[in-house]
Amino acid sequence: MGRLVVVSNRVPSSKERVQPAGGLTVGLKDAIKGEPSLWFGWSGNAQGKDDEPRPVIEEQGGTTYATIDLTPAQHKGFYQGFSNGILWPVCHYRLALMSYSREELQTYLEVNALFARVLKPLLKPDDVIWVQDYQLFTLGEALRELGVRNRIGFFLHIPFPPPGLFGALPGAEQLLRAIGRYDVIGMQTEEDARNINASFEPLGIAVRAGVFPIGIDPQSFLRDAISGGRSAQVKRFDQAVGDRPLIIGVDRLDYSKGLPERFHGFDRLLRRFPQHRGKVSFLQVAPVSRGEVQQYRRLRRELDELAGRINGDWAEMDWTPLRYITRAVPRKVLASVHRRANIGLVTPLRDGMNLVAKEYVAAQDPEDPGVLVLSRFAGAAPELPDALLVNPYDPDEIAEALDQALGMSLSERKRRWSRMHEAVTSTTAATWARDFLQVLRGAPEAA
Ligand code: GDG
Repeated sequence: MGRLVVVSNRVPSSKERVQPAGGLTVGLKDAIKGEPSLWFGWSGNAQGKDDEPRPVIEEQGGTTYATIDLTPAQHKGFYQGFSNGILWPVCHYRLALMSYSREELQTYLEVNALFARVLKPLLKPDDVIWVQDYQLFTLGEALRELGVRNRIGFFLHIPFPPPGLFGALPGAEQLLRAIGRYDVIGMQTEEDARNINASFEPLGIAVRAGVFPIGIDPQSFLRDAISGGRSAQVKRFDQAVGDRPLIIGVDRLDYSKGLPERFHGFDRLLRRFPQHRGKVSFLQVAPVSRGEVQQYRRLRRELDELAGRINGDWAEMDWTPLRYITRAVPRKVLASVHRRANIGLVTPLRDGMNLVAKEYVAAQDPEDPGVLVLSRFAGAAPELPDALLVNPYDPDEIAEALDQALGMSLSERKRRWSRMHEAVTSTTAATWARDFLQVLRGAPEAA
């Protein structure tokens, strides 16, 4: 069997390789374990020089890592600009947040072509190549144009919007034709696959996207949830909250995650259901992300103001309704707070999958599980119909679901949780990678 070659925009740092943080790294780490593999991408350094970069090659844990630096202009146009300022909002159904620039599309195409040029000499004839995510829509085509004939697969971690919406993006057709050059295309949900396939159809693109939902490593998250409870930080937190009910939210500070609407929902809970005042508290962890993009700075200001107002309106001398943290919290601490929390509140306006929902389920105590309140627009929703599903745009619906969850009987909580747990343990990071690679390895070779 040939090597597995993974390509992602960011290659995990040497620390992340040992202790993978997100679902992508966990799933891929599992996939590359025990077989010869190469992982190629950007180093994370945006101070590169203008001449053609030479990859830095490192071996770690049986895998070869090859990385290049980007120049400040490439980082700005390709990563901040076209990927995060244009493709991210469009794929999350937010056309109005896109700030289109033709120059940034150009830089995007150039960086994808650069990735292809640097990767090509590292390839062996029987390698299979697995490209990750929206930053690299056109990498497969660029490789083909250089004569690479290996099998090349592509997985999209974020949603794919309906044809009319994606079609409004200038350059959409060019991107779709490039995506159509991959041998296997994987999406998170049926809805995403339907959307991209419907975009392919009028262009006569023959390849069809399949569905490969990503998951977590539930055993390892549960271990962290149990062992994390021994840390001093968690003990202090337990003391502060006491035995009062706790709601937890964990998201990168991103406008796709529905944070203002969620804060309004919590405010509405306290307004409409006075029995919860002075009792329930809501911990929102939202590490700042993409702070250099204007839309993200604006969102942060909005949340600062909302959090201040909610606490000002409802706090008591001895009770803080909302705890809001914009720094990252250590994984074990997060996992054990998930286990302690009575409600996991996950209300993105759109999300490819949302691993936090699965992590919340994995962390629960089977004898006294909490309730997941989940957006119907998260990719995880079709897999978790036993969550309380809400429309995240409606703060009243969020408030009603929170009230229902706070009053739910132990037997109903157990019944809902055990079905969700079944889903989270049967579709994992490992099954995601295994299933995708099985299809990719079975695909016919490029003509
Ligand atoms: C993209 C798609 C898709 C968050 N804050 C902290 C922290 N996290 C961890 C969570 C979770 C991960 O980051 C976030 O994953 P999500 O899936 O929720 O969301 P995105 O980052 O937007 O990921 C998404 C995913 O790709 C995989 O395909 O599910 O839809 O948007 O693991 O726990 N971890 C730590 N401290 C924090 O403060 N340690």
